[in-house]
Parts: sequence; structure tokens; C-alpha cells
Amino acid sequence: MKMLKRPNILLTGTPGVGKTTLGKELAQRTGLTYINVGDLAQESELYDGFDEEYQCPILDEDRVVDELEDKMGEGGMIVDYHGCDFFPERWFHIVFVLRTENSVLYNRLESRGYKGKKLQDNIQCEIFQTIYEEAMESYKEEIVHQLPSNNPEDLERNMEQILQWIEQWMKDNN
Ligand code: DAT
Repeated sequence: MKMLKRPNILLTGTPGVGKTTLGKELAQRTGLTYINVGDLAQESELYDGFDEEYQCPILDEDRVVDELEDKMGEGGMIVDYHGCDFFPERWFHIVFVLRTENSVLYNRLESRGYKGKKLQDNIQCEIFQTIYEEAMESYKEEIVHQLPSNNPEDLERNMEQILQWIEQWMKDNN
């Protein structure tokens, strides 16, 4: 039996914007596979050194790419990470950059236990639209889409929009 072709989707954006929430729910509704790159790195210790300033291990980007290459070739992957410039451009059929208003993001990160410099830096990352610009530089502009992610209504709308996009992609590619 020939397998249906399925798209690979990248969910990116500043920590706390809602990538995991959206990604897991999408995977549940579609049968696509959710991949959290941060968790994967932790489980397989895909690190290369330690960042003293942020007191966290440094992601070994090459090993992450090696680890995921075969899966991405199969299609049907939903990848979640707060960065996007080290993935091969060819992996993704569409890129969503989730965006959250500063005050909302501040509260989410604070309740996650972020404080001080880590909290400030992440809020700045969102204010300067760092990840959006990274995505626009790393992928064809026409496949990069920003999605507001401030409240449950946004979440539901984003879900519906992506479900529709997946359905259309499947029709066009099978
Ligand atoms: P990320 O994976 O981008 O770090 P998350 O999915 O863990 O973000 O979400 C961070 C917190 O915000 C979590 O408590 C769930 C909540 N959240 C996510 N998306 C939301 C939305 N659209 N409306 C309200 N809360 C949301």
C-alpha cells in the first residue's frame, strides 16, 4: 500500500507563545507526529557545552539535524522549537511563527518560573520579533506565517486554519 504524502510543519516563536499547546493538539487531531526539539535534545543529550550566562546546556544543532533527518524524510512531522535557522530549509512545507503580546507573555513566563535576565531577554526577543526575522531569513517568505497566540480564541482559530491547510496540502500532493 502506498502511504499518503503528509506535510512537515514548523511551529516556532519565543518561549511561552504556545507552540507546545498548539503542536500537541494538532498532532492529536491529525495523526501527525509532534516533535519537541528541546525535549529530544534533553532525552538524547544532544548538547555541546554549557552556557554559563544562561546556566543551560548549549544545543548541538548538527546532532539534532542528524537525529531528525530520517523522520523528516517520511513527512507528517510537527516540529516545535524556539529557533529555526539551523534546520535544513527543505524539511518544511510551512512555517508558523506564533506571536504573543508582551504583557500576556510576561505573565506566562513568570508563572513558568522565569525571572531576572532570562525573563527580560525572552520578552525582548518577542518585542524585537527576533524569531520572525530568523524565520523570514531562513525560509521562503511565502511559506512563513505569523499567528497571534494571546487567548483561547486565537488557539482555536490557529488550529482550524492549520487543519484546513493540511487538508488542502494532502489533496494537492496525493
Ligand atoms: P511554548 O511551547 O511556546 O513555550 P506553551 O505551549 O508551553 O508555549 O504555552 C505556554 C503557556 O501558555 C501554557 O501555560 C499554555 C498557555 N497558552 C498557550 N497558548 C495559549 C493561548 N492561545 N491562549 C491562552 N493560553 C495559552
